[in-house]
Amino acid sequence: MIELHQFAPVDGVNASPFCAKVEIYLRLRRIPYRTTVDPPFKGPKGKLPFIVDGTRTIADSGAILAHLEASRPDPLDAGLDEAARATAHLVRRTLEESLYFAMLFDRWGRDANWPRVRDGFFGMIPAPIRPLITALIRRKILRDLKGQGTGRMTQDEAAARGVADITAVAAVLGTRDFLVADRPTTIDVTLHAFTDNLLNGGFPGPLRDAARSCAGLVGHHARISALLADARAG
Ligand SMILES: N[C@@H](CCC(=O)N[C@@H](CS)C(=O)NCC(=O)O)C(=O)O
Repeated sequence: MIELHQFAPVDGVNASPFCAKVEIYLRLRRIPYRTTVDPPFKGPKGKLPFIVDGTRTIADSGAILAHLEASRPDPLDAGLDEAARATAHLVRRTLEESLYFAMLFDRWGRDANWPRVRDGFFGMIPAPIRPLITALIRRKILRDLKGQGTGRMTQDEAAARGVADITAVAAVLGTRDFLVADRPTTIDVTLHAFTDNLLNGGFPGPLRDAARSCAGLVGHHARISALLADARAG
């Protein structure tokens, strides 16, 4: 059985879009798995998620999905043509390499959202030492965000970029049910991981407002959620 190493859920939401992506994939494909809650430093690349599949340990959500697509029958992306794969690639990069950092900065850098991160994500740390530990983690994340670039913006500038990403992905989806095929493929899994966090992550603000205002994205989220519920029931 696959062992998925990730963070604990926060109010029923997998708060890491990268961990959520792997878990959604496993659930949608009905691949048996169990989860282990670990800190990122336990992972081979110092980040979560990673999986253990038999003798193999694989880090990075993209590498994990590629491994599962290649090692299990009926991969989700089978039969996609070059144009569909290219569109999926561009959408994935927009979500993971751009929108992700706007979301991270919104959560960790916006003072109004900080108590939810501190007490929601780190509720397992005993209250007396939680402020100290989480302040250190916050400092590291904000330093990383400065290095990446988003952390050098104002909150409004970063949010505007995130809103533009959300709007662009919604435009690519248009009125279709799924992004690049008439059935869910891996890019729909990735999109759901992000929209679940935007819509249900509990962080009010421009990013959530933008996602809520895109009827196509809300419909897509509901569609994948229904498939996941079916998979769970079946
Ligand atoms: N490219 C990686 C990104 C994983 C990633 O950034 N994980 C974050 C959580 S969302 C993490 O572990 N951060 C801990 C840290 O940076 O110290 C993937 O797709 O898995």
